[in-house]
Amino acid sequence: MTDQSTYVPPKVWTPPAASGGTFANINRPVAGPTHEAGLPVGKHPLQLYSLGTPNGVKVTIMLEELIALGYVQAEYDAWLIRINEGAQFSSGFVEINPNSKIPALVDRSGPQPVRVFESGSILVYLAEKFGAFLPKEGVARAETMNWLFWQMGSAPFVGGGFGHFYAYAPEKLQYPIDRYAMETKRQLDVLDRQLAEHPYVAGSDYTIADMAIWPWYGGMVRGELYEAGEFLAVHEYKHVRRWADEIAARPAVIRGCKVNRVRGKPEEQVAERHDAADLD
Ligand SMILES: N[C@@H](CCC(=O)N[C@@H](CS)C(=O)NCC(=O)O)C(=O)O
Repeated sequence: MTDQSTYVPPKVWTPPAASGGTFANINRPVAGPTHEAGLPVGKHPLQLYSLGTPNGVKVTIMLEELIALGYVQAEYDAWLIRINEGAQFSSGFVEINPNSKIPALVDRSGPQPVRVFESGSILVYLAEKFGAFLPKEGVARAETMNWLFWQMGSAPFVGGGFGHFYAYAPEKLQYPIDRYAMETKRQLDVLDRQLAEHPYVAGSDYTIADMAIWPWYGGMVRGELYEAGEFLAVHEYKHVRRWADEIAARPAVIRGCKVNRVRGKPEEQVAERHDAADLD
């Protein structure tokens, strides 16, 4: 250990005036809206409110895959929610996701709007609505759900743990970086062993489990997250890399990754999507 903490927790925690670090300005210890503002509604039955982060692109990949399969009812409006400006705390957004996190979806195709939040819940909702990318029964369905929930439970150790302390925290602290690098590498090894034996994460077919896992773990092995490829020696996970590269080449994945993206190369950014042509 190279860092020695001198922090002694008080009896009762109070929020710091400024904790520093990326995203510190949007952290609050309470839920609920900070301001009144409604959400825009476009012409399609599916309205997505999101941002092109790993959690956000899970859903745009799924929608673009559905459209590529010919499901015209999966056409959608994707509105940009700038989380660094606090748009997730508007009254309109909190109504559709009380947890104030992107992505959130509203399905307006029925008699009353259905709100869907949590990316895993959105993937299952869409898979069941259109009957695609989620096997209907048996081992294949159980495996898809196993790996989907594995992602939902595991990725916070990568994003909120490793990524936060390695890339975003105001100072580099060895203890949390060691702890979360250990866990991130363990998770990559879990995936590598699975993908050594199967073409896709849940078995022989491409499913919502791949769509959920790829933006995080595919991004890690392709060196796109936190610039941590060398640090984590991601070249060790060659089966994850094989799978990640195959998925990255899918046309619907390429399209989905552009939606609500506001960083990177200008030609890969489509801040809002209201028509298929917006991505052409
Ligand atoms: N478990 C959630 C996580 C969503 C999440 O953490 N979203 C982040 C962006 S990737 C967010 O909206 N952060 C805003 C905030 O923390 O205020 C999901 O999978 O939908």
